[in-house]
Amino acid sequence: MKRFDLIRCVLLLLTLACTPLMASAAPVTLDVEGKISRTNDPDHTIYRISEAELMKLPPHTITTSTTWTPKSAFTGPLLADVLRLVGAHGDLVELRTLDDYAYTVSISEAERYGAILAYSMNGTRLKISNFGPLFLIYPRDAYPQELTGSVADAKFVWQIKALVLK
Ligand SMILES: Nc1nc2c(c(=O)[nH]1)N[C@H]1C(S)=C(S)[C@@H](COP(=O)(O)O)O[C@H]1N2
Ligand SMILES: [Mo]
Repeated sequence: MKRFDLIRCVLLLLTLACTPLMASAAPVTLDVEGKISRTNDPDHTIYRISEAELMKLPPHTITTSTTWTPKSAFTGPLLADVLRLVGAHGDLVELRTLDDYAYTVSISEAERYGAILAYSMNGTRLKISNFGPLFLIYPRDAYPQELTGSVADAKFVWQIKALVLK
């Protein structure tokens, strides 16, 4: 076999091996750093919330439309409960995403709306290709005036991988 063919063959096998992973629900791990009082890494800088820990928090459901999705039931823990888990003591939280978007929201505002870190929509886990693994959802339909438009849209952050308390 020519060297070129061999490389092509290896690439094809790699693609096939990875496809089921990409198609399945994204495993959820959420790294939290900044102004937190609990850490679980050797350097004591980050608390990595495992999927099991996230699933142990009380699930809350917000039924709402968003700019990108028709009226749906989103389920996940309250952002407030996630922040309590890591002993957060900042006023702001920066949300970092797999597509390298970063947006900072007010914690008191998110808590006032009961915002959730949704891991499922209509009972199905969010895939990375579908706003997963975590999508910050506010009850937009209940507060259409305040939560519609481009300023509000920026707060609906998807593909969340990390939080930074400020
Ligand atoms: N993961 C992720 N979430 C995001 C963004 C992004 O680039 N990545 N953009 C935000 C901003 S600034 C707005 S206005 C809307 C943009 O949505 P659109 O790309 O559909 O216009 O989503 C918000 N959530
Ligand atoms: Mo935006």
